[in-house]
Amino acid sequence: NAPQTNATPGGSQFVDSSLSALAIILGGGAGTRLFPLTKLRAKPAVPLAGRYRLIDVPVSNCINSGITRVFVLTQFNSASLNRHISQAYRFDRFSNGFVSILAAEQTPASKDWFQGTADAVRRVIPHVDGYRHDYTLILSGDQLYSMDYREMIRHHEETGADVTIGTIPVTSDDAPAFGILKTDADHTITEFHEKPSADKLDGKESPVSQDLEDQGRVYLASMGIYIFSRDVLRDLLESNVEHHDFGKQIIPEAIEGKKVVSYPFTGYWSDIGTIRSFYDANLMLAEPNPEFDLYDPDRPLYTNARMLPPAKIESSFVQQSLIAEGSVVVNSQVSKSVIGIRSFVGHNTTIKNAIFMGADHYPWQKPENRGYVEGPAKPGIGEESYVEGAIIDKNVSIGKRCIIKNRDNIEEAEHENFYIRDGIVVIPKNTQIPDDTII
Ligand code: ADQ
Ligand code: ADP
Repeated sequence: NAPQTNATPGGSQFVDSSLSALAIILGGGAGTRLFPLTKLRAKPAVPLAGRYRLIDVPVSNCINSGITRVFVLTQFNSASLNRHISQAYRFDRFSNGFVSILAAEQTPASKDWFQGTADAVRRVIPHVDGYRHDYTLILSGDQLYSMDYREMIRHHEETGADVTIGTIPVTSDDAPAFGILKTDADHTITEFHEKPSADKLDGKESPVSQDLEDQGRVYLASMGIYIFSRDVLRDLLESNVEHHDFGKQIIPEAIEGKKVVSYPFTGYWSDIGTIRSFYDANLMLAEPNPEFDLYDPDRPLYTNARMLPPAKIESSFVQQSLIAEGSVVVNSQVSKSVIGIRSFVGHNTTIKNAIFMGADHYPWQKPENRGYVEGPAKPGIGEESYVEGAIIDKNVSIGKRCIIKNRDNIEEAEHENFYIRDGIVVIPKNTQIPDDTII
């Protein structure tokens, strides 16, 4: 069963990935780690950097790598994810490209949700199998990075791998959050431990450069990015039907009988599946020289192109911030923040180290809705309010003279109209925060 490959023999620089590979993006289970951003939407639809959504990262990496057949697996199908995918990713009819959402569905054989990552893939194989491919690329939906998967496919072919895992060096502090592995000199993985506890780490694991050693990044972590040769994936999933998770079961089992190889990745990579990491990654993007480059013309981040006017800033002080299109900032101070599409930031307001996701519509066009009157602006932020260290979801109205800054330094809390997660105040979509609220 030799794979029919479109790759140029001898490993030329570019592999023709358009027919040889297709991608399955694991869009998210219950979405608890990003709650309440996932309260009203599937995780892949969570807004990122003011105008994108999480799913745009892996989908753009696929398109930029010539992989245009993409399935997004999600436990929870939401209107915003459907609308986003169907508007953003329309391929022309002469290409065979598509981005297709597969939500957990009941079938005569199964009435359950996806039981885990491998179960999710196992249950969609019937939808995927009809498409020609040699390799199945399995990706996570909650990571920020830019990767040319063709390089990874080439590595898979050159090493004669059955399974290839993208890997990155991490420190001993970070290691317990990841699958940690050891390789031999040819990149073949000899050991894999899913999320080992700190006391199970046994010092330096893999030979690394002096530079990485100086940074303490001596453990090799799985990025949760996998290439499976088509038949190998089917074999592994069919012969272990009780096993539902890649990291916990399928990968350790694959190492027993198959050739599983590490693909060392050297670029920027961050898991953005928790409130803290999501917050940090968004604010990082507003830095002068961020490690993830939104301005790279060769590897653009695609999204739904909206016909919105430019951002308008009136008499304001703006420092190190991203202000998305359709926004209006009037007589305010914005620093180290991300202001999403169609935001209205009213008079004498201060926003610091915060993410404003913006709005789905423009009711603040009417002056009476903008916070000149008592009651919250609709949506947007009213006069003389102060916001620091917060994530404000879409369509939120913040009234006049509010102070949102986690005044009592609380780590975790749940209230009627806000949450605190990892010390960050999160205000859910469509919430109204009345005048003079202090958080
Ligand atoms: P985690 O990210 O903790 O570790 P997991 O929770 O299995 O692994 O999630 C992987 C991806 O699949 C995430 O994008 C998640 O949202 C999605 N997902 C989870 N359950 C799903 C379901 N039922 N249906 C659809 N999608 C689902 C994994 C590996 C580690 C590796 C890290 C790197 O197991 O070995 O180190 O990724 O981040
Ligand atoms: P975006 O990608 O622009 O955030 P979404 O698909 O999430 O788009 O939602 C924006 C859409 O929401 C708008 O195109 C608009 O049709 C719709 N919408 C939601 N609420 C309203 C409202 N109150 N008035 C008008 N349009 C609304």
